[in-house]
Amino acid sequence: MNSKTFLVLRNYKNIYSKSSLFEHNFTRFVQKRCLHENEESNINNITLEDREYDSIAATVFQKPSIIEQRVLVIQPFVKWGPNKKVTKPELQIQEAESLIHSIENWIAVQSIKVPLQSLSKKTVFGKGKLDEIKSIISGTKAKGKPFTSIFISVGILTFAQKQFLTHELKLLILDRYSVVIQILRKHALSTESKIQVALAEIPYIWNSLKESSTNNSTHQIYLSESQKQILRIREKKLRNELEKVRNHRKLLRNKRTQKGIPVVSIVGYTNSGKTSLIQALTNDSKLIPRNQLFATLDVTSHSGYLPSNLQVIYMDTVGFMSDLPTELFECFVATLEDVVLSDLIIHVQDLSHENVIEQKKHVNNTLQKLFQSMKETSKRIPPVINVGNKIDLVSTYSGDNMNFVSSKTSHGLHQLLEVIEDKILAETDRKKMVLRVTNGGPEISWLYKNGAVTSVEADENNPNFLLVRVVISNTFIHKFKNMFLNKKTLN
Ligand SMILES: Nc1nc2c(ncn2[C@@H]2O[C@H](COP(=O)(O)OP(=O)(O)OP(=O)(O)O)[C@@H](O)[C@H]2O)c(=O)[nH]1
Ligand SMILES: [Mg+2]
Repeated sequence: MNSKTFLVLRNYKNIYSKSSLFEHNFTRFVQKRCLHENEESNINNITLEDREYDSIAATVFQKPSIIEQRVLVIQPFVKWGPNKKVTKPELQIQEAESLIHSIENWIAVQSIKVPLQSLSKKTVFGKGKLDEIKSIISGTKAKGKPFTSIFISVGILTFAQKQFLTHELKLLILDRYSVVIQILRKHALSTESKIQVALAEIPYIWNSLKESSTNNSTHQIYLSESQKQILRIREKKLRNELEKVRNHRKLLRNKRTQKGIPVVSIVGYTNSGKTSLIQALTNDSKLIPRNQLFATLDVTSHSGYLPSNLQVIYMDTVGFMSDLPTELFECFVATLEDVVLSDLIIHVQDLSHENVIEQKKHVNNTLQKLFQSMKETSKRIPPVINVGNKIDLVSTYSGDNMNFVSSKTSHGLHQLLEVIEDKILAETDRKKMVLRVTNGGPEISWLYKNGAVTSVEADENNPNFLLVRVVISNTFIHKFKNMFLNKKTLN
């Protein structure tokens, strides 16, 4: 650990923490880096230390103004035309508030919706609306509890829009990108997710640089060629690191394939209950469901058993969310490789959420894009089971091709396990069978090794034989027949 790197990272982190400090900190960040350009010559040397610093910096860099944010949420919505959204602005506000509340000590104090004709105007709002917003701001100031920031709930604001609004409203201006990055930074636990989050920040810096140079902004960011090179090198280092982690993930995947354990990926909109469902299906106490958006950032695997005793691996995944800039999502596509390559996908939907239909559509569209982007890697698309979760919170529910459960009360889980089992057997070419084998013979231990034994009973008609219920793959059925030819298959 060295203090210079630490300072650099502090400044780097600061870029998003306070947009008014953007240029100042960014320039300092770059200047510091320039002093140590020799550090950069070794591209592969990113450094566990840097990554550790990264996480330390994220927690250490807590200026009072950042720790507690009193946020004014502004939800712009387009009233008509091709950019009009199906989702009601009230529901978008709810989601925007949930994003704010996912960060410790951040409070959405007040929320307003603002109709707009388009989101592309440099000033974002008209003069009348801006005055209205200013009077809301001064109103809370007068009451002694001023706002510290404004969250304009759109994917990404242009550099010019941010500059204009910061200048006009004199408060920290946030968009969905900067809020989500804050959440991701806090929730990134593994090396992989930390690298992904760090990587997700870089396009934002490039974008701001580009926009700053193309707009007649009063606050331009200037970077020399060598300073830009530093950014490129950082990006390259992060990508190299990510590649290493991905290769490791590939190794793990190959090991699972060798063992022949089927893989079930759990996907869904953020906060729909993916982690809770896996916990309910596996009793894995390490899993911690949280009422926060983007609580899970890592694809993690959890072992469970189906009714026939067949072992499966459940993969917990990053939740999806609409209106996020694609750069942010692209960094997480790597973690979703496991989803595309699994045997079965479970799509969890939060039935208690008013916007469940739109959320479902968004997840389906994202999955399609994911399959499309990975069609080179995987020729087949896994089947999808739809699960309607949180039925304990709704009075009625219905729908075709849906499995209704409550991960909280465990209602419907047994039926769901049966459905998962049927699909997995069909997908992985396995069969449920009852085999009659000699009592005390070698077959029984062979079956335990090569299949999933559900039960063993003595044959009522002849105690020299056992009836073994087993789930076994077609390949192993053939092997069994070859090895123990004289034994009979009953079913
Ligand atoms: N009442 C009720 N609450 C549930 C149920 N399933 C999950 N929850 C709650 O919903 C919240 C989100 O649950 P998680 O399992 O963390 O959701 P997730 O989909 O993994 O969320 P992310 O990882 O953030 O995308 C938590 O507060 C859970 O306790 C359910 O069946 N009933
Ligand atoms: Mg989760």
